[in-house]
Amino acid sequence: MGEVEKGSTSKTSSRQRRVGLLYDERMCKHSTPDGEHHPENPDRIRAIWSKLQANDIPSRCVLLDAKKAQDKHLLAVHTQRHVDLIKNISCNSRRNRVSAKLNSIYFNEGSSEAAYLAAGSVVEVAEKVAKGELDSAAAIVRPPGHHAELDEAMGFCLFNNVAIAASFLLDGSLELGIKKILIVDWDVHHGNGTQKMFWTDPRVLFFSVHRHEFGSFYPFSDDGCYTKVGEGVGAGYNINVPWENGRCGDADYFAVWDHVLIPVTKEFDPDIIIVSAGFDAAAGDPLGGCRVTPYGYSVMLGKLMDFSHGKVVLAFEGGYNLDSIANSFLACMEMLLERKHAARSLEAYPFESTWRVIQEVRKKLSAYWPVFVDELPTNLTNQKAPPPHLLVSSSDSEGEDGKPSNTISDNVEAALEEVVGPLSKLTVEDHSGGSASFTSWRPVLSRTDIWYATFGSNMWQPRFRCYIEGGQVEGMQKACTGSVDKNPSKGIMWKTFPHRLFFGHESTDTWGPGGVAFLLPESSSHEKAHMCLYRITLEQFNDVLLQENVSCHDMSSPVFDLTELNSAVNQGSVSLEVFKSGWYRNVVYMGKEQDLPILTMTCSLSDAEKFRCGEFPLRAPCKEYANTLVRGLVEGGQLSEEEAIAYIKQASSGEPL
Ligand code: X5A
Ligand code: ZN
Repeated sequence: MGEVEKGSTSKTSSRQRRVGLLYDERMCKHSTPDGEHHPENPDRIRAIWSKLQANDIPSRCVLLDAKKAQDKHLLAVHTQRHVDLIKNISCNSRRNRVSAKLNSIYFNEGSSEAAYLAAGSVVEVAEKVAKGELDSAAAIVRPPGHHAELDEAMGFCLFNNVAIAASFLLDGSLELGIKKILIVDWDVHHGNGTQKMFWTDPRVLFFSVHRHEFGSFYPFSDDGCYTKVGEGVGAGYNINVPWENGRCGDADYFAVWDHVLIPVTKEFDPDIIIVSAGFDAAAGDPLGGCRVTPYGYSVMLGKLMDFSHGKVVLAFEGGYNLDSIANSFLACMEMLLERKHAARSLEAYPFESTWRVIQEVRKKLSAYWPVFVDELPTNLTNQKAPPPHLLVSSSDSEGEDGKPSNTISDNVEAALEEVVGPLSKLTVEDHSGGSASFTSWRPVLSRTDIWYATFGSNMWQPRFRCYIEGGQVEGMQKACTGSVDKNPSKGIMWKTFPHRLFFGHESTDTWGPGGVAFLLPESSSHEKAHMCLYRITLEQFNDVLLQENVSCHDMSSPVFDLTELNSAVNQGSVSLEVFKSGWYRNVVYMGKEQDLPILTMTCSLSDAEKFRCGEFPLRAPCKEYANTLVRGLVEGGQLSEEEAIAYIKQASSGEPL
């Protein structure tokens, strides 16, 4: 077992850890030939370096010089042809034609030098850690490496920096005492190149966790499937954890660490760990679509530092949001230096699909790793599926929406504090030690109340109650089974908002021919929309969103969770991608009431624009629909019947928006 015993941690922390850090501006010379913007650009490593400088990290590290890789080291994992191509590409006048034939690759006059420096630098830091001159180290390198294959550059990668370093440690002429290497690839993309290079090699345990979506995420192949376990004597030494969906975050990664990576690392007992440390699974990354926080990265790294006597090497790979990569890298440096976690962020919960994937991985690998033979306890994985009634159909309803821009700029800080405050108490798991316990999203979201603001037929309270409690009132074509949590709303109030109510679309399932109600997302002072607000939980709001938008969605994960709530509060609105064509897919933040966020839902900004310019015609509601709206306003005590009729008529008038 390579696990450091409890207690020895404090012994090692009594002396300053020697942490290597490598950065060299020459790796910025690789950039697009025409100056065109590209996500993999020189500012990535500059942003990391400035962030570390601003936080006094370099002064606490052993700074290392970048080195160019030696051809013999490159040739251990690449063909002569590929090494020659990259070596000569920067003086090849036809390099644009070469790159055009490759998958996601550009070259310029600085590419060869940067590629040699990136590979050589990872070798350099890995060697120093292997020798024990350093406890651990990080290399801020580019271009990245993990997609580069034996004979091919791809996915922004020229040489496979990590594979070159690993093979150097095992087979380089020096006797470094490294016999087993764990490569942890937490870049959001599958490390296809690295996987192939050690496919039959039992000395290298390659572990990659990545968005996969059954092969529809880059690099678009089934190489990243969990069934790919290696071959020959290397069988069992290749472990893929393929996400089925985006939006994975700390909780999903922690679950995989606790139930796949860490148990197998204990068994494998590596002599050193090299992390293909891409930060494109970080929250905010434009390519990754996941949500790992700096805290998440620091926890994942910290757990690895319990092995290999703390010999851990970080090699930068992908990561395309400058702030996210800088903050994530900083969190990792604090962990290497002081074993300190970054500030703990919002707690979340793993997706149900995460448990499914973990179980599949363990089952597949149990032939090779006895620790996987035991099934995970069902209390961990056995979340009840949502009741089938939630697979309700309707894209009929009417909705609500609006967003006074004045209330947003107002006091975002305070609003966030209120929204986030209670959430930070939603500790789902303790990751300082023990293993993760599973908590579904429902109990988590049931602890946050919001005001759901309605402007359509949901203003009529009996009709809205059907969405929560179940049942069928007149005007509804089929019965609602209600939300999972059938508790009544905890409060009802009416408010007016400076938004325009209008009716659009040809017809609905529920009401037949005629338009359905929307609000223009922008506020305008001369407009006035009457809205009925219901205080419900965020869990119930998810069920209502579903009923208003889709015919079929399994709800194994929420459509609008704490992250979306924060975005809505921050940005004013959030368009829910899961509802590809839902009419009410745009959740709009309308300010606060009694310190709780007010949310409504309306059409997307692009649909609103189409209604505005006439590309989508406005349509008056049918009589039954209009009557239900009037009834809501009258029974709610907001308007007299005459006033209500005039209000709906005005909104139906079809005057140009
Ligand atoms: C290293 C890395 C991503 C390539 C995406 C190409 N590559 N569309 O993150
Ligand atoms: Zn990546």
